[in-house]
Amino acid sequence: MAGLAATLGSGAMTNSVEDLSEAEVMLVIGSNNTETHPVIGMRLRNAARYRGAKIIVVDPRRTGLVDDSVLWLSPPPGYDIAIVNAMAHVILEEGLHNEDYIEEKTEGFEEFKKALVPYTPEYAEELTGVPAKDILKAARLYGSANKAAILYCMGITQHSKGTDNVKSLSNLALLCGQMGKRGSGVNPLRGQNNVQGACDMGGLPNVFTGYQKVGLPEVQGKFEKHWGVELSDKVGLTVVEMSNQMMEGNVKALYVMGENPLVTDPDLTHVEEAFEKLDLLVVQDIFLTETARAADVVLPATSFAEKDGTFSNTERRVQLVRKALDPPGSARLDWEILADISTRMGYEMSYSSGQDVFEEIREVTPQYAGITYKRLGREGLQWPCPDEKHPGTPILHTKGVTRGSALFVPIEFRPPAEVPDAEYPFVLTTGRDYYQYHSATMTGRVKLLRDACPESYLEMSPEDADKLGVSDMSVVKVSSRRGHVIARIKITPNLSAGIVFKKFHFYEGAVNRLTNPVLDPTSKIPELKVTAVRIEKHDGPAPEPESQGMCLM
Ligand SMILES: Nc1nc2c(c(=O)[nH]1)N[C@H]1C(S)=C(S)[C@@H](COP(=O)(O)OP(=O)(O)OC[C@H]3O[C@@H](n4cnc5c(=O)[nH]c(N)nc54)[C@H](O)[C@@H]3O)O[C@H]1N2
Ligand SMILES: Nc1nc2c(c(=O)[nH]1)N[C@H]1C(S)=C(S)[C@@H](COP(=O)(O)OP(=O)(O)OC[C@H]3O[C@@H](n4cnc5c(=O)[nH]c(N)nc54)[C@H](O)[C@@H]3O)O[C@H]1N2
Ligand SMILES: [Mo]
Repeated sequence: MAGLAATLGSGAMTNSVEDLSEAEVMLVIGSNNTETHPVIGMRLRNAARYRGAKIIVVDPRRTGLVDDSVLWLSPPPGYDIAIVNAMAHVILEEGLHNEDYIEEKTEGFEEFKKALVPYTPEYAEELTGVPAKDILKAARLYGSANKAAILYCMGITQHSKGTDNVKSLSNLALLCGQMGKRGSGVNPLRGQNNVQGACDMGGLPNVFTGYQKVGLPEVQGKFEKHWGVELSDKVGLTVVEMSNQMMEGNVKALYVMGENPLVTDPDLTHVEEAFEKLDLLVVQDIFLTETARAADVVLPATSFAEKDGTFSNTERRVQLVRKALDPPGSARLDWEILADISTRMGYEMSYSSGQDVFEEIREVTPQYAGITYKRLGREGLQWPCPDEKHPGTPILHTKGVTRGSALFVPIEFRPPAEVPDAEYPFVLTTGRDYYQYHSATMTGRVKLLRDACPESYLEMSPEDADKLGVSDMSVVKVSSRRGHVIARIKITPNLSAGIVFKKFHFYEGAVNRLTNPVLDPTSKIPELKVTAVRIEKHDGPAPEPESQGMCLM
């Protein structure tokens, strides 16, 4: 379940969920957390309602949290850098920056300052349409708070310049010394229950466990000694790179475990073609997904409720999961399947239990060394936890940041890879719904959730609907440079003219037929949040959600 979010690398929350709600000001940017992280979302709402915390939301859509915010900035998708740089510009101009922190803890301030000169709020308004006075207000709120936290999610990272987006937020926090204390920091909300754990375990192309880099002689040596084999020192491929290489014939076999790329990867038609070129496709999943249906071999695995193990959550907290049910039919534990395949391929793996695997994790992963099943108890422990006496680490970077001195990086605004033009005049952004989870393999089988979110509409503003002459439930054809889908319209006041939104949860009318696979050069995340599209009325029916393989209950 590494998913695309895994390409975020070692990005982890600097702070804990619990201390975040102490912030006086929270900048929530590209995160629809009342739907996607509802426990955190509720804490933010409570902080606003009962403690007077001031929330600033930056999102092209009017998300649920806007109701509890003091300010909502609504730039088009892909324009955050203009806003964040302009906030930094104002903070500097008004002397709201933290000189002591900058002096003691940071590097590169002068260059950063120089790069900010052009980013007046008026210039940012020109680029984004967000009123300069709102940017000024946001800057003053963030800049004058004692404790101010930044929370971001996929609205920031799923861009061809996602890394720059994150760096611009980090600049803003450094400028105000909002790091290394309670209620501050730059906090990415991790997506899946265990995406943090998957990354910690080296479920990334360039690292072993604990972010120990592939290719470093001391790291290679350590793992070769531990496992008693020679290991490749080549960095592997990320998800989108894999389908590109499959297309070229350079990747011939693929083993997919807990992912459903034939729904969730961008430019789906290209991905389907790439999958057809494979000699061997193995899928290990708990359901017969769209990807599993295309496989040569399907290995039925067990769900979270049917096994013991650990998950590491968004605040680096390692927690025990305990088996509650027996697995159905021939389903087996994920680690057992892997160990058996490894043994049959000539390298014997003879773990006796999940706990046995965890003991090896501790041995080779410094951050996990002090964590034992016994210590985890009910609450779990937050890594780094280097030895068995160590209490765990709720907040990172309290003694300055890891590189000793935090670096300001000048970031220039660049528009997204696709901007609207005469042929494709709308900007499509994609995302999630409260009631469905990704490709709906699990949530789609629950009648209650299916009733609450039965299909993926094309959501648009009343202005655009008027202009196109469509109304609620009208059927349209949505086309991008890569393909088209048919969808029903849902009119919503939460979007501005020119911007449309579609959820990616369903295979029927899959929005990823449209999305742009262009990658961020560093994180290799595709630009799932910005696609230029054309919308036309369509005479035929809208696609009905398929019920094949879905056992509704
Ligand atoms: N119910 C539910 N919860 C989930 C999931 C799920 O599928 N269903 N998935 C989980 C996973 S793996 C993840 S990664 C998280 C994702 O959690 P989120 O990132 O919160 O979810 P998204 O809907 O992808 O996008 C968040 C917001 O980004 C906004 N946005 C789009 N483009 C931009 C932009 O350019 N700038 C800004 N500032 N905002 C933009 C969108 O309008 C949207 O409101 O959710 C997790 N939680
Ligand atoms: N257009 C668009 N596309 C997107 C995104 C977007 O915002 N917009 N978001 C992207 C993001 S952030 C993510 S994380 C991805 C998610 O993309 P995927 O990870 O491909 O989506 P899921 O549907 O969560 O697939 C997880 C699979 O794991 C299976 N599974 C569950 N538990 C287990 C288990 O214990 N063992 C095994 N072996 N299998 C299990 C489920 O049945 C399911 O088939 O989608 C990405 N795609
Ligand atoms: Mo994700």
